[in-house]
Amino acid sequence: MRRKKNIELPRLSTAIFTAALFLAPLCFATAARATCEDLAKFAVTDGKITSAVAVAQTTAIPLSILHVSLAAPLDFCRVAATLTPTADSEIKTEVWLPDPAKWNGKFLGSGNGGFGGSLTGPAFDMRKALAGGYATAGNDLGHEITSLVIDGTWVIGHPEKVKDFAYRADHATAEFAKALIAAYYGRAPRLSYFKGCSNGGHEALMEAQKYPADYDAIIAGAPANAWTHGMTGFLWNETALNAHPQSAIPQSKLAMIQNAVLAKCDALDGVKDGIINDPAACHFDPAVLSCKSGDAPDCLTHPQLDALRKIYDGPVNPATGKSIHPGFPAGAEGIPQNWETWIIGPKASQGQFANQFFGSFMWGDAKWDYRSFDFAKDVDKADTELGPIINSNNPDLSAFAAHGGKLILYQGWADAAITPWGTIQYYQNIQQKMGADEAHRFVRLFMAPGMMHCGGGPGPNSFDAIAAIDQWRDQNHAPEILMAARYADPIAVLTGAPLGAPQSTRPLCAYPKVARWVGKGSPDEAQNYTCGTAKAAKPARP
Ligand SMILES: [Ca+2]
Repeated sequence: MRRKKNIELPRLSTAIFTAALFLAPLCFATAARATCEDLAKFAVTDGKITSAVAVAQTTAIPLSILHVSLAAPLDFCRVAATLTPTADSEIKTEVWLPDPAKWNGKFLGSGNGGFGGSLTGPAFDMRKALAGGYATAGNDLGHEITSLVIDGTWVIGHPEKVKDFAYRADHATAEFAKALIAAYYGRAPRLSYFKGCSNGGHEALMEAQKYPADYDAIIAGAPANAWTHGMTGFLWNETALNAHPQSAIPQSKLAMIQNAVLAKCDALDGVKDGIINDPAACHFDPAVLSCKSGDAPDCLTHPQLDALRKIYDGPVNPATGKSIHPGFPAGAEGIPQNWETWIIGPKASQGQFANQFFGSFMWGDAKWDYRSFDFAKDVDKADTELGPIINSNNPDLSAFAAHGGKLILYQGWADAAITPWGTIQYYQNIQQKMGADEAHRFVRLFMAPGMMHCGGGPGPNSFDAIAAIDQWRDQNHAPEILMAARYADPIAVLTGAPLGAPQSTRPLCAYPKVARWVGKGSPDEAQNYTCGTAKAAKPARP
């Protein structure tokens, strides 16, 4: 018996919607499932379907912002919708549904990055999830961009769009995707996961904190979950490097700085490989780089040293002397496209994000001058006005844990955007709030030595967190390591292009354990490492 084509979905009041999800298997038990084309008529309250198209395996899926395409890993139904939970909302969402024979019965929500603005951010993990048989969804966080210029002016005069960006777009997408899945397959997903990195990590933790029933397990990479303080850190670095004309650290000195750090700390882990396995054990004093007289390529002037110290130490309230947010570890300064992209220079992404965040989100002024920021007062203003909306740093995950939720946090030690100390701090806050034993029951943190922001870098930086969280949630097998590899082509890691053999492999150990070379065999092979206690363990700073 075929279902009638005009699929009636209940109005999305939460209660009715939830009931519909539970009833869906009953309703569809004896009915044929909807076809992909049927889904074009799927009735969405607070939104509308804009297309539903069957996509054949190997077809190129173009990405609107980057000039790359993803190859469809299998036949699937591509559904696009615009969700409008408020009159000022315009959330562009896509749900990708593998052919029923290939569906694994599960759903994966994929997070965005930066200020969002297109489906390009979520699409990489959506492709990966699809290849594994997941139904998957992502959205643009409620506004559209046409270039990669860092721009936050779209929030000016649009307070509802701030909320869409901060939490509502992902929650609406989760509800919409689950309803669509029920209509297409005749049953709700058995398990639902979320994965995101950077702002996607913020989204992941927002879901765990604000909508703990949306997902059964969550992966949060390099989470931008402390927006107000993280952006203060960005602004702090921008301010330090522009304190006066001599403060700027030239890009040409970054490798020199990193080499000095490596000379002191690389071999502490037993392997001189350019990677500091445990930066907590590295105590580098940049004073060793001080120029004896004047300026030279192999030293730092006093104003440059001051700026570097501030980047390492992080923002401090000048009135109280208290730390506002951790700084960045030493040892990753000279990695190509790392500090030079994020921290140093007039176009560095940290400064651009901070200027847009405080200018547009807080003051509603596209021409706001970062030099007017008062580190003694304006952080409180941000915490009061924006923190409750946009931060997802609440360490109380009890509702998520009670729902059976599992959480994998991961973080690159060489990240120049989200400070690794901040992610460790959030993990420790969960332990403090919930107790270390309870936290260990459902949270793991994996620190990746030599990994930059969400990937790339000299360390092994490619690992299958989706498989790990699935084994944990579905088979109760808690991950103690993530097996990581480094491939020559970091773009292929994202797009699913052929990778070839890895250049190196290494276990990422559940924090606070660190991978230690056993003393024989190739340091590029994971089998020659064990997870052990850090030799010089110390609390994360500050
Ligand atoms: Ca090393």
